[in-house]
Amino acid sequence: MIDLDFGNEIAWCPGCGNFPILKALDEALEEVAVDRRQLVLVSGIGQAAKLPHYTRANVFNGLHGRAVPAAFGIKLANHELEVVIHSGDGDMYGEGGNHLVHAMRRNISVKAFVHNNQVYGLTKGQASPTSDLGMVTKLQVDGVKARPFNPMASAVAADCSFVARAFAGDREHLRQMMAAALRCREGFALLDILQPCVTFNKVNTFKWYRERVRRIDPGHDPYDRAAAFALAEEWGMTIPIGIIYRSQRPGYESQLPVLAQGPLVSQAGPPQA
Ligand SMILES: Cc1ncc(C[n+]2csc(CCOP(=O)(O)OP(=O)(O)O)c2C)c(N)n1
Ligand code: SF4
Repeated sequence: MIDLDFGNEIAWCPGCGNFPILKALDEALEEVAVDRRQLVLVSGIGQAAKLPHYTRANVFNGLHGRAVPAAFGIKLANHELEVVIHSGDGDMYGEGGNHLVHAMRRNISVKAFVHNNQVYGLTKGQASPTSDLGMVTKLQVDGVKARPFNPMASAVAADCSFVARAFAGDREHLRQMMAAALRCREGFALLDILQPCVTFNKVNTFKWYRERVRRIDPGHDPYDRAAAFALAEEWGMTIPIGIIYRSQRPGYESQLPVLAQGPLVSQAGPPQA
């Protein structure tokens, strides 16, 4: 058993979808036997981005939208570390969207677990890049006019190594998806986690998701790109959860000859003048 209560007061609302995500992460880390001394949790700003404060690991909590470049820097400095991002849909798909696109394109061997509550929770419920069309908020009083960003289709298009979706209300499945991502040794792993915000999103509730999510048919071949695109496009009365896509592309850092001699942190630097 992992001790989750080590003194930090948890600042999430009672019933928030972040709680089962935190629990599932601890279970998945235990299942895959990740050495926490070798684990770095990286986040930006937001409610989801507070998660690293509530568990035992090395932590880098950076600026809003800047989790990906920080994670990339950590991985390049010491590619023997397990680097896992935990941040929200606003942080990762909005503010940090440009960084995400290039991390997927480069296929950096970092995991990104995105808590997707379809709003900006910390700043009180404005629409985020994944808010559905027509969603009314205190800021978008006439409803959202922009088509939502589709993280799964974008990740398939970028041919990154691991693309999956899970739901905070199905913790057993979420743990399985986290464990599968953690076992992915090469390349970028994007796990989009549907995470109800019980305070500011009264539309996409636990009930709303439960009525729609369905586990992907075990017969789905994640290496079939066309089939993966079709699943990634599904969002409506059914929302598929599970592994949508996998590729066997090498991770970015495995192509850097300098890293073949060992992690940069343990290599001697250039001679001093
Ligand atoms: C450069 C910058 N712009 C805006 C903000 C304000 N801000 C803080 S958190 C946040 C949104 C967080 O939303 P999300 O990533 O979806 O996380 P959640 O709180 O929903 O978990 C915003 C806009 C900021 N801190 N820095
Ligand atoms: S505002 Fe929403 S996302 Fe933030 S802690 Fe409360 S329920 Fe969770």
